[in-house]
Amino acid sequence: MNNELRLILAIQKNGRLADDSRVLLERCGIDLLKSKDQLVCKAQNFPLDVYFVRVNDIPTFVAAKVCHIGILGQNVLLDKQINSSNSQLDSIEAIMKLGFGRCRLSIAVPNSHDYQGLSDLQGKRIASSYRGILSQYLGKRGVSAEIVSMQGAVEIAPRMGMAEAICDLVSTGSTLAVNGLKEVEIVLESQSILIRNDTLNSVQEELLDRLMLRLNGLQAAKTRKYIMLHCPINKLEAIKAILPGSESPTILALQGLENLVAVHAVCDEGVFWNTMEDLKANGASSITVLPIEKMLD
Ligand code: PRT
Repeated sequence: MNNELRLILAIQKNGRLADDSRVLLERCGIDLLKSKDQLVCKAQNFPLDVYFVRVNDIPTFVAAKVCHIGILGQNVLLDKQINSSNSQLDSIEAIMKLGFGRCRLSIAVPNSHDYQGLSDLQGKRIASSYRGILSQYLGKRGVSAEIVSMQGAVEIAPRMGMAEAICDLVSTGSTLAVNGLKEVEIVLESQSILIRNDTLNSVQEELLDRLMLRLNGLQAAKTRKYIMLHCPINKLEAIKAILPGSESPTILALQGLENLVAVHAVCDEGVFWNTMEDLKANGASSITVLPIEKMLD
């Protein structure tokens, strides 16, 4: 098939973002062949080709127009943009936050360090794989420190006497704890994002719009719930006021029950146990809360 009529997406082949990226495509109704060793895959039911690559190469592929769009962590895009002299990287646009791969790039020091603030790092050595982001962060705050570049196992640098602090990605914090370190500054909050370049033709723009519509539908569904309940007619206004974020619920008659109606509503905010208790206290019964799989407004 003509490549001009297809969209090309780069996702991580193996690693922390790989499974979530594939699942996201599946949930958008896009069927990919499942082989783990494949480097390129044509979607079966959407004009989309998927390249499986290392996450650190995704900005370069998108900037070089080898791929039109990509899924990666904000930390990786920012790091590439700061470190590289390739001006094409600056034309990459982050178009959607995807909500997985959440982490923070943080500075950590040994537990024994009585940390008082950033000035403690003045003149010290900080081990990191994120030289660019870290030096920009320190520079903006007037801290001059030596950055010791390491590509992995950054956490052991203080124990080896190579640095007094580290700057690395943290999600649960257990790696820091195991290595006797404590998080003292958050340099960057990161999560997975969808990025694009500026060379899509009109067909590809339309395909990207369709993909984004599906992604938005999934995100909208994630934050909403479908709630069904029975309610005495004279309590309807009170019940509607309690339903979180629901503007116009559907009201249905119940056969053989003249004083009761069924209320169905899509609620914006989480429906918590205390909301359900409020509803019950105001006369609602048979309260059922259901997850929503997809939504198109
Ligand atoms: O090989 P490739 O280039 O594809 O990827 P990679 O090996 O560089 O990346 P990978 O799979 O390790 O991470 C991919 C992306 O996941 C990162 O760029 C981040 O955007 C995101 N991410 C989310 C993380 C973490 N959480 C994370 N915790 N990346 C790395 N870590 C590491 C961190 O470096 C540290 O070693 O996990 C350890 C800390 O974890 P906790 O849970 O103990 O705090």
